[in-house]
Amino acid sequence: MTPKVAIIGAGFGGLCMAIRLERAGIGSYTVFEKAGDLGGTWRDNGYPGAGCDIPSHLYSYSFEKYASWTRRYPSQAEILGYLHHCADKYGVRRKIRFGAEVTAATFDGSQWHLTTDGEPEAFDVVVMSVGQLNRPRLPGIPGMAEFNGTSFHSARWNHEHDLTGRRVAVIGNGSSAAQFIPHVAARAARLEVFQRTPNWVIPKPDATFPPATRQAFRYLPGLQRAYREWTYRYAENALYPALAQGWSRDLLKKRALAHLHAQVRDPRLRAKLTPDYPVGCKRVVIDSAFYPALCRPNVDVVTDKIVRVTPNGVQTAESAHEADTIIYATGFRSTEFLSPMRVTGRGGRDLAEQWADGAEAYLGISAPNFPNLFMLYGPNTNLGHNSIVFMIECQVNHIMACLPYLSPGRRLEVRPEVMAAWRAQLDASMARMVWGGCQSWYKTAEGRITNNWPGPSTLYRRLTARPPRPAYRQV
Ligand code: N01
Repeated sequence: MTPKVAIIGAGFGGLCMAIRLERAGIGSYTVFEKAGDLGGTWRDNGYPGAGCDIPSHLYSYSFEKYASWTRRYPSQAEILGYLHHCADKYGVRRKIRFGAEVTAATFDGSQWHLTTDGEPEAFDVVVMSVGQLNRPRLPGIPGMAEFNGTSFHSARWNHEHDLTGRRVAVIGNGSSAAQFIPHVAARAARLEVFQRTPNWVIPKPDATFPPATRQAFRYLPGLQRAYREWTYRYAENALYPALAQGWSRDLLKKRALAHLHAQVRDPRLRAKLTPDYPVGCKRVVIDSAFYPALCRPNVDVVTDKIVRVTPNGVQTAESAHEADTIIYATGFRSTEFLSPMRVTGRGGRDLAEQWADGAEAYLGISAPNFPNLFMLYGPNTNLGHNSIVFMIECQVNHIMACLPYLSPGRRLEVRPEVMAAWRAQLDASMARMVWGGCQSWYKTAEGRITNNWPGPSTLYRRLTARPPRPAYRQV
């Protein structure tokens, strides 16, 4: 008998899990999706200019290569289209329950019970696939509620609000802001970008694929495979070392500085935009249109500390900045994994309490005391240099390898000593990485890096390919 599986979330991870189950002939699964549509982060982040800075052929499932990509780096609309295509092609859409937010998952010693606003339901296996960047983080700046104009977060873009001719304030300058700022700058009468910390920026060599190239991708699957492999190797061999080794970081820094110098002529602006922390410490912004937008005459980069939001705009330590619109590009509650869902495991263990010092899971997938519960894109599985889809597929492979041990009535749980050894291994590897040298969404307020994988993704693939035993035990 096959286990009854609940998948929570219908983004890249949840869909991948559902497709793999479907392909394995395991139809006893349900996907719970709190929103009215699939797509996860690529449904939510519909801001102008939204797209991916990982090449399209690499930002795809290995089992579903796609000849329809129109450009090297996919737009949000294309990625969402790809996910819809996959859901339909593999017949998983009918298994998605939309508008079904799971608020609690409780283990009763034998099965998991999921709470939604309907009847509680029991499952043998739960796969959490809610993402790391799913909950927007609004900053706690005093006075935000008093603003008289229109304000919204970048991941909840207000498409009804026309920015033409407006005075716009953008707070934050990470990857999201870098992508929408060129579009906003082209419409707004005036744009002020409030930058707390500058980012390292490298160019994005984007281009459309000419029709002949697309045809070649369509009819020569080997070409698509080779291109995907090449882009993967490039990220692994050229970008990953910069996150760990000084000489390689120096090269990346040189490249970023050359980009800054080529695109920003004004030395005062250039000085404002030059970071003083190691490159790669925060997620490097990959974009070629961001700096030119900041150089426009209607755009200003404000680096004074924000004191409060007023009814008319933003007050800094130095001056008042009037605005009609405030866009918060202030990131996500990235270290609050699975929150606000309440997850209660064996013996009444509360997952949030177990993770009080920071989320952790063996391979980023399994946590002690939580049998038959797996995570996709869980703790310490984010990459600063390569495709998350690759990581998700490794995780799904691992869960698929666990499934034969999980027929109804059988439960697997990672051994506590394996988890402790994993933690020690992560800590040792983390010490070699660049992320300690600044504050970022990769770490908790206390400085523990809970989000990133501190190794090459090839190593992660090897580790997740190990058989589940002896790391797991039956409980
Ligand atoms: O969010 P962020 P994001 N006052 O957390 C600032 C992925 N992504 O949405 O650096 C003033 O990076 C904060 O300042 P500081 C990608 O992995 C991928 O842009 O903390 N400022 C920072 O500038 C990315 O890394 C793609 O000093 C405040 C900004 O807000 C991740 O999503 C595209 C503040 C937050 O930046 C998140 O990117 C887009 C305050 N109180 C995004 N609080 C791809 O192409 C925060 N800030 C794959």
